[in-house]
Amino acid sequence: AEPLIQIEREENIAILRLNRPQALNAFTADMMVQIRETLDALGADAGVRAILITGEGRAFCAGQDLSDPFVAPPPPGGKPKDIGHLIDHYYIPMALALRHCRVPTVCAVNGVAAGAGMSFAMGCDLVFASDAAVFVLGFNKIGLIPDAGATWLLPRLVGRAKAMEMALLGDKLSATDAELLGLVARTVQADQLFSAAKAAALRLAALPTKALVETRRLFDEAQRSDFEPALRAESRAQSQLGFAQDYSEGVNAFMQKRAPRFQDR
Ligand code: T3D
Repeated sequence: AEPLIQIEREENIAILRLNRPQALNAFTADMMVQIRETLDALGADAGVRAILITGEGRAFCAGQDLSDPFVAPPPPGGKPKDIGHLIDHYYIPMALALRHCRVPTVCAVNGVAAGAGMSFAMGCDLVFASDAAVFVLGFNKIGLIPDAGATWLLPRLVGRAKAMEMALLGDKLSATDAELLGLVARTVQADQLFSAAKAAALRLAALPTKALVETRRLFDEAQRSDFEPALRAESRAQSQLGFAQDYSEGVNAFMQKRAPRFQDR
């Protein structure tokens, strides 16, 4: 059988490809376990300094595989499935592995991103979308709430009005509109998406990993704090980073007019 995800290594980045193109890369439970384990393993691998995530085929990810026996509705009179179990044991660990990944993540949204597939894309650090990509939550059509982090991520990215429109009416959003709303960092012509996202991942790989990951953590933490606690959190992080090797290396390289070689993790 084809692997559910594919991993390639190129220089010091890893490329994680969702690989169920016949089902628009919809998530199965096994696939989510593999994604989580892979993100953890790549994050712990000193040779990997950024991860590029994309989808094989015409879609990025259609969200939960609705034909998976795990979630498929029971026959008449059968016992309903506990979706909470699926979320607790598969979606949440995967979303946390992504958000807490020890290296920066870049998402190349190559086609439709639906349901939890959209949540997964939004959870990445840098999101580039093909101009042919489409974003749709879709949960409203199957009687569920947006999950896999969407209730937290979407209003923060696009504001409440647009988040409510997308969640309640469930219309498809074009990549161009997604960029205007701030849902993605940049829209790229379809045939240039992969090379643009890869170039960004390689740039991140050359930067001080620890500071980049701390930036993500502080941005998230600041969402739920006041101004002064955010200032203090910056100070604590900066103090730690100031003792780290990458800071000396960055400053020395600047003064010596040479390229820095960052190593901290
Ligand atoms: O229990 C739970 O569900 C809890 C978990 C929640 C997390 C979630 O993600 S819930 C949301 C699940 N996702 C959706 O509701 C999206 C369903 N898919 C669509 O709305 C559309 O397929 C798309 C908008 C994504 C793409 O539309 P389009 O017209 O480009 O493609 P299509 O023709 O609809 O789909 C192509 C094939 O992929 C088709 O199979 P076929 O007919 O060629 O054999 C279709 O059934 C299959 N496919 C698409 N999405 C899914 C899927 N198969 C299984 N699961 C899917 N989510």
